[in-house]
Amino acid sequence: MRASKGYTPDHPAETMLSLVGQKRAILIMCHNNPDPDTIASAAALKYIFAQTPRRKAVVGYQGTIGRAENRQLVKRLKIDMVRTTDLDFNDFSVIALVDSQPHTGNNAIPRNILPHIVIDHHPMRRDTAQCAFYDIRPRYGSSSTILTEYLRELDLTIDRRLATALYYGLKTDTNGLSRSFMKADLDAFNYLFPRIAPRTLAGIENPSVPKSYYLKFADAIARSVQYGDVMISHMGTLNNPDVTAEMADFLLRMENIRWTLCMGEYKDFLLLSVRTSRRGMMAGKVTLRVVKGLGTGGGHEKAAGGKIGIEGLKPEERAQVAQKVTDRFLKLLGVQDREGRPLTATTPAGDGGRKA
Ligand SMILES: [Mn+2]
Repeated sequence: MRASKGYTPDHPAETMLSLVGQKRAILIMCHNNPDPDTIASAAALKYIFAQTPRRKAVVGYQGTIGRAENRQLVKRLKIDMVRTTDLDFNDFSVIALVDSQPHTGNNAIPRNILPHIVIDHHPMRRDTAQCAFYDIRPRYGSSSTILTEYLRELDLTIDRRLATALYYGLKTDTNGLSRSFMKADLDAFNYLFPRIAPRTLAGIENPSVPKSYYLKFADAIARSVQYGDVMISHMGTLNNPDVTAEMADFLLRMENIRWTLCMGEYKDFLLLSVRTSRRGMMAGKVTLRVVKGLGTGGGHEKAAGGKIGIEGLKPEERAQVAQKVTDRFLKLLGVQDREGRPLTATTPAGDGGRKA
């Protein structure tokens, strides 16, 4: 076993269940500002634990369920989620963490508590090896894929709600199979698809959004600056922590753009989302180096995120932090000498592939 490569035990679902034994009070933690993959994985794990009578499993999260799609997911599929502010970690005999790992800055488990169970598809972190059970598969496109395998290993029926949640978690984490995925993800996709509730899924994927959603997009486009094949947008103050990820995906579809960085201030943090269409586990590594000494971050081959605490900083100091992030990002990608060109500039179009 090499730590950075991840690790999967034999018969993982059985192994996990034998570790839990007859323990009854289980907390399943999502990552902060939960996305569909962490929500669906937690719901699947809860369903697995619920097979034992009189056992109580609770799904916990911290932050905001921001995107309209994610709120629909929780509502339409009736997934019960509890804010960590309403929970006492000491009330639980087992703590499980899904789609995140200990000490990543991306979940609400206190630093002095190590979860017993960790199931994730981000690169393996050193502290994860201290946990009683861990199943880390960095090459997988989603944690929902891992949980689908657990359900199949245990031969449990997946009802329409859970199938729809897992399908949506897998679909969004792989950006509709346009980001990193492997055969296991395709297998899960094919297994889940005939079991989903199509109309419910359509309702989740096409929610009504307020006018402010479009205005934020317009503003983010107006603030976007292109440096060669890199597009950066500082979106200012955010009222939803997920919008940087959404914008980073949106801008990455532009011709000649290979990297995007979107950031914005949400509460006491500068949030970052990084995307690339290039292969080779780079987005996570680049993001780690961008936030080094400033905050926390990490991620996958093609998608990553980070956050930097900016509490108490004056506006000009916040601007300096954002500038530092921008400078580091451009330098890491070797385009620091490119002159920034606003996306909305109307003079003859620059070409990402050639010298400006
Ligand atoms: Mn995930």
